[in-house]
Amino acid sequence: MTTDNTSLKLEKVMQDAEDFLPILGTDFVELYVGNAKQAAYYYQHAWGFQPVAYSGLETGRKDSVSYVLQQGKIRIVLTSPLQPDGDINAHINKHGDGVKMVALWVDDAKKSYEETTKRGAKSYVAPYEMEDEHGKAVISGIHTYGETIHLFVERKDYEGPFLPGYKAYATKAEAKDTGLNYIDHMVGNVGWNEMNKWVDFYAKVMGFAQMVSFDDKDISTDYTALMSKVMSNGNGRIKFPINEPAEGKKKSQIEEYIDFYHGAGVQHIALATDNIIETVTQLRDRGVEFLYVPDTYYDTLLERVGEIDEDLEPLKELGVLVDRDDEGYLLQIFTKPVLDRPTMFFEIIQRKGAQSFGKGNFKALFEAIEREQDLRGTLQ
Ligand code: TYF
Ligand code: FE
Repeated sequence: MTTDNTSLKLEKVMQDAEDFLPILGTDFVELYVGNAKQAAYYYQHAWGFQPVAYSGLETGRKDSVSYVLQQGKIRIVLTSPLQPDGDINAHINKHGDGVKMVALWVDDAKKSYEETTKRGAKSYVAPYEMEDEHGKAVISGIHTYGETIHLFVERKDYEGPFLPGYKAYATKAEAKDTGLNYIDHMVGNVGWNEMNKWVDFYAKVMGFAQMVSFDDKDISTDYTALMSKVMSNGNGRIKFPINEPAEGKKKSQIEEYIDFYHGAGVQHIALATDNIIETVTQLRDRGVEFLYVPDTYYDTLLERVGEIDEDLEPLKELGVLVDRDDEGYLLQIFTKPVLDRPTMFFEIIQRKGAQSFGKGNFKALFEAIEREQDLRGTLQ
């Protein structure tokens, strides 16, 4: 991986060119799920997301229902169909529960749509206004990899709980948050030899630039193999690594995902915390399952990463991984897939200067994933 000056060069290039798609941040991530009510319970009580808004039969919506939950700046929307047929059912039938919308917060949803579609983006929805007593929002959307959508959300004239049509909601049973602050990055898995096509899409259509790169020689273990490139927007708030499978001795974890998701889609969402030990302890106590790392990983850890602020013992106890680059270090840990299909999972990450993605952990991480693949019988 070239952690050399790539990110510095990137900043320079981005300063020189005008950003035709200024993005304020991730607005929300929407999953299409079979049972939004129960999924909302899981994200509230296991993950500590707080109930924020709801739309469904009680608000006059007849065909589908959505729960909005939030923790720090992270907003997730869980949507289920109330009727047979339609796009949501088709999505769930094909992919299982999964991310449909990666919504980006912008100042101008119409301009975002025009700038991207004129550069070749396929339209999902032309700009439209939504309005209720809390104000007005404008939404537009384009297709990205697989059946995933980027929505552009303009909300400067809206002051309600989520978006027009939603009402605020709360539940009687409260769940304490787990210290999650914001989405650090969201990773897409795409098909064989498709990575560069999507790298070009983010570069040309969205004005993103490549941050760092590594190839299969960097990251293949005995079995698993993949290639990955990281695309970032102008202000660096949005980071989208894109993985493709590579030929290895056994089936790549990316191929396993593509097989079960039946196409390209969001593989993992990395959530940032200021205290990974506290966050992961909370999550684990509430039943979230993490990948197991052998104790031997910790035997040589400090030799590899040098001095760190944290005690080794709790990191080892929880299975938190550590990596260092020339800007600092980072701590990270990965959940097992959070669905029955081996598709989407979460990463918890705490950055202490490092802006990379944990290259030094790839071997340990991928071997941990392979152990799970082996249990599923999908490593062949
Ligand atoms: O986002 C990343 O690049 C790291 C490492 O299948 C990673 O979290 C890369 C590929 C993968 C799982 C994790
Ligand atoms: Fe990651």
